[in-house]
Amino acid sequence: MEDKKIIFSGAQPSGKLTLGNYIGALKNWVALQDEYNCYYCIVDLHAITVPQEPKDLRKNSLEVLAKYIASGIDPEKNTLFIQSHVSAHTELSWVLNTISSMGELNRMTQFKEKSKKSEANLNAALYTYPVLMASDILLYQTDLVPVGEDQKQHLELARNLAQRFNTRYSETFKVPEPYIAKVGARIMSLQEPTKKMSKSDENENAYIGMIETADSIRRKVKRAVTDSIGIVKYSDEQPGVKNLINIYSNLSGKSIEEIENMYEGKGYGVFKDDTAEVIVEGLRPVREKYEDLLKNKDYLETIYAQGADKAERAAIKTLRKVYKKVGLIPRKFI
Ligand code: AQP
Repeated sequence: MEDKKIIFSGAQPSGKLTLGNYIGALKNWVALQDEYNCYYCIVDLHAITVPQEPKDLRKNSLEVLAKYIASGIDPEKNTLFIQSHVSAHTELSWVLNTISSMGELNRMTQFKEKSKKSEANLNAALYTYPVLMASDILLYQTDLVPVGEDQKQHLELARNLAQRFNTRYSETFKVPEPYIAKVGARIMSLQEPTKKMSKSDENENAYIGMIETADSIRRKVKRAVTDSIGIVKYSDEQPGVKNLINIYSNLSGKSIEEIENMYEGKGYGVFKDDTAEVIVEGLRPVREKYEDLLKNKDYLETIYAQGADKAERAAIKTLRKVYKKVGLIPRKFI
């Protein structure tokens, strides 16, 4: 375990995980678990940067854990834990805030986008979110971070902060690298296919949950926005169709060319019907395992309790080093 490279990643329990989270993140995490020492976190402190209903947040957090495991992420091989259970995340974040400039935080596109959406309750945590994310990553001396396109800028900040701290106070943090997954496209909204599929989209037809009934999946795929060209072709001019082909290909294992050939001369109707079935069947084993897991809350509690212990042991080592280097007197216990 010790000589394996370290991976850190997480998802926010800010809603129900989507097919985008599954294809773009969870499925890839499964593929990494034998080769790497992986920390997969449920980043609840990130989720509260936008208003959450407390009881929903609690429920979603436990459900995210069940979804990780149901996707094939093995709690024996990986460290699965809840971010707020390891207080070193917020503690390191404070120190990293002291070396982060307002200028670099102003440039973060996610902040710009989210602040447009929730101008009414624009809070400081939304602004310093990338610093907390840097702290998540750097605490574990992470080598590799599997990130989507949308998170690249945040990882770049984590790298800059690690280097800055190391230069100012001597070598402390490993400078993490992005891990580019071999498979797993960015899954787009079914309603606005130039936007990514997002679990907090106000329009429920824009996303498919990882756990959703077959009927609802069929209905949403049927309503998915396409175009008037009428040809099943993988092209940037047809973002809706391209997105459905990506989903189809990822979940069926068929290549894009195979799919294009299969639907040559056929309309979108049959292509959409088949895509919906591929999704229903692709998610079926996940849904079945998930339903079993939710019946066993004690098991889930044991997993996140053990995960927090394991994560904390690693995190505290880095935090102690950091506190010492910046000149904080180590606490004495009497
Ligand atoms: N549509 C997507 N396609 C591919 N990958 C995706 N990810 C998210 N959406 C897609 C990847 O999933 C991981 C966890 O993401 P997250 O839940 O932490 O936050 P997010 O990226 O901000 O996802 P959402 O659904 O858009 O959340 P909200 O709506 O709450 O802001 C990440 O690795 C991400 O790349």
